Amino acid sequence: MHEERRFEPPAELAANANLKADAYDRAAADFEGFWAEQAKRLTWATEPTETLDWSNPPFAKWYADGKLNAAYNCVDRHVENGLGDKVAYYFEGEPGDTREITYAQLKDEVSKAANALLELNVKPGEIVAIYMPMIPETVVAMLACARIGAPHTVIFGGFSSDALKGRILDCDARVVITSDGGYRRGAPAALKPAVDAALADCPDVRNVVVVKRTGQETAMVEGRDLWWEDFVAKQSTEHTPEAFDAEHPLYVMYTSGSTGKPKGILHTTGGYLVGTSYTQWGVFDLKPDTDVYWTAADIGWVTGHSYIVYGALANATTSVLYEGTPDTPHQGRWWEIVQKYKVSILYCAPTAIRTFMKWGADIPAKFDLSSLRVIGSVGEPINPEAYVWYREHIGGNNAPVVDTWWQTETGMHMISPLPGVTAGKPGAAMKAIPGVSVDVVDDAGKPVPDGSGGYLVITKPWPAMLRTLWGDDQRFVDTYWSRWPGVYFAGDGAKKDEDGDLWLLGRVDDVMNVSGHRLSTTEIESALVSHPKVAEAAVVGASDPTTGQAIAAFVILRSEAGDGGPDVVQELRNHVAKEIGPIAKPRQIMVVSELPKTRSGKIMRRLLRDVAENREVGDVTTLADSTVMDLIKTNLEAGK
Ligand code: 6R9
Repeated sequence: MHEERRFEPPAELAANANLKADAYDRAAADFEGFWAEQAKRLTWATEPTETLDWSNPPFAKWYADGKLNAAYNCVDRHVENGLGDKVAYYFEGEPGDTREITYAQLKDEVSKAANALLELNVKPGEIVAIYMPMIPETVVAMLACARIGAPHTVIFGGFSSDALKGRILDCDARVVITSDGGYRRGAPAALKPAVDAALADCPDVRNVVVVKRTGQETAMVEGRDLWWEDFVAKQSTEHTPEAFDAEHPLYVMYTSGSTGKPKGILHTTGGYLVGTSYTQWGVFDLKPDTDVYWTAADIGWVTGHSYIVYGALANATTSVLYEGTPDTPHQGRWWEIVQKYKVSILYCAPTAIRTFMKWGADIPAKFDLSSLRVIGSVGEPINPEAYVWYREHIGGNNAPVVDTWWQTETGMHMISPLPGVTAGKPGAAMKAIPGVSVDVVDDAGKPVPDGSGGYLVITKPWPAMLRTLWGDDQRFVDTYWSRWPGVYFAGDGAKKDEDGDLWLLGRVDDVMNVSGHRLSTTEIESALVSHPKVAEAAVVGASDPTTGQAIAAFVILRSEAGDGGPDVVQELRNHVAKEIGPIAKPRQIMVVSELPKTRSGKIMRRLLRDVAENREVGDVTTLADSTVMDLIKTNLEAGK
């Protein structure tokens, strides 16, 4: 963390930057005034007269007496302002099919889908589940929900039917929007069968709308399932959006918690749109008239919600939407897309950057990437080597790297350099953006001095903050607001360097971050234990040069399973993939006879991580049985 390299903003970018250094002072001098100013980015049916209501912390209300429609703000008003022919999305399908969707077309499509949902009797406040690949209809479906005041919950297409079922039941969704499948690594991958399997246990779901993407053979349930191409296509393009309260729920997104059950993060309308549009404009220095913007992430991740859909559209951005993987059909696919559409702002995860590093700099070198002027990173700490590589080989040694720290819960960027202001420091997320206040505190909640580490906290409310956990206010309070009075506990470790700049150190709880996906150890342990051969399981995130963290699992087999048979490891890996999704498949599974536990029965994952990372095992004095680690090591040696 003694990083000497500094990268000053390019002079021209600095001179014309949307956010300049004075924004920090303005926000600090008049916090509410600053956020009242940002609310003017939106078109309100009723202008808010109040900014923040923090009278009942931690339950915040932002712009509470304002009314607006999110879809109107993302689409209709741009058409009314003469931008109907402007491209909202350049869609690039994995097999190479392309579509350009203008704001006028988007308005028609969203209106039709809204009318379709109304025909299915979807009411304001009723949640609609969306389980889709990365195609324009996913955005249309989300906006159609927003338009009629029905919050959506988008479930990542990589998740299993069990995950889908759990979420549908938790938020009581009655309508599901899905597709026959999507393209993944050169082949159609089905989605609809997972919906059918999930719905076997969700009797309250009355309808499923199915987009035809791959054309693969798809079973349809009579009376329940409807093809988008018939049912949505026949609807009218006329739909008048109704204004909802600023605090009307916009969506619920499920994310892993440190206990097994996923948390349903609730975002509401006004503050979320203000926060995402402000940050997309400021942190990326977005110039909507000239930039082509690409968030290369899944819509099923909060990054997609905030910066492919809501923030991007509220700013009338032209975005790229890419369906597939970075190496289909070749490892230069992303760079071909950047060149083709002259992408000027790119936003992706360090795990992708590290993969590109592994593939070699000669691949991007074959393409013209000179259009790129700001490049962003999100999802996990970006290590200095990856930062420097990204800047040099993708950003042409010119485009500033913005390393954005934020969470599903925060809804918007919170800590980041500003491309026109900050002298970037490889590996550091630097400091809170204007309007946001964070600190690093010790166990007692006291701010640590420069040069020390501790826990990251957010010390003031912010417009895009989660409002609660769906159906569980108490867990919301307990998880985020109970550790120290009055501050939000993010669950991340952080350090202030000698200059007071922030470095993020990863999760302090038992949540792993695999390729930017958050997975809880408990969730995977539960999946392992659900296999008949497994008695006990402990899962840790071991650092991995490519995926950030990789899943290492230790299992104790049931005695009746004997040694489990020759294929037990493969069998268990597949089982986890089936239960949770391929992303959760452990890199390694080690069969052991004991697990290290404290006296209160908590597994000491720290020690297992030492084993998984081939390190000297650390302090074992708090173990109930301190010989266990020796036993595990002997076990593993014997098994080699
Ligand atoms: C947006 C998103 C949130 C967790 C967060 C932290 C990690 C995200 C980061 C970062 C270091 C960054 N994280 N961005 N760590 N530097 N720039 O990723 O949301 O999926 O909810 O994950 O990801 O640990 O707490 P989400």
